[in-house]
Amino acid sequence: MPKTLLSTATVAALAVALGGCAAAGSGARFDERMFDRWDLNRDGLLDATEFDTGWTAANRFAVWDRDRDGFLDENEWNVRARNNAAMGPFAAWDADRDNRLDPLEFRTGAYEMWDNDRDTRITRAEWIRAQITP
Ligand SMILES: [Ca+2]
Ligand SMILES: [Ca+2]
Ligand SMILES: [Ca+2]
Ligand SMILES: [Ca+2]
Repeated sequence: MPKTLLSTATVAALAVALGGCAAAGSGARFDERMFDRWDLNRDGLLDATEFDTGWTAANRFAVWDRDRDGFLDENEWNVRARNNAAMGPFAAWDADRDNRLDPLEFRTGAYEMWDNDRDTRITRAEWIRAQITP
């Protein structure tokens, strides 16, 4: 089998393993471009500093915080996360148990959730796994 076909088959198998062909379509390619932008030193890993930089630039907290009070309550969380198994339960992110997420809890929760093997670095495979919405 030619090399190109082999790699295509490998990618397709990976997509199936990660949760289905439909979810791994154009959205997955977009997400990988974002990984490349966040990976400032191009070593194929996102360390905590790179993640912080990318996360801050993406400004996700502001998008999620619909009433702009500086916190995410469970309703705001559910709007975005309820149908996304990769996000896990609200309570798992609320480190100080005050029933709201501040920006640091939101950032730390994402980093820990996406760093599947807890080695404090996010690989491309971990990134893809976290980005795919079931
Ligand atoms: Ca890096
Ligand atoms: Ca809010
Ligand atoms: Ca909290
Ligand atoms: Ca990792």
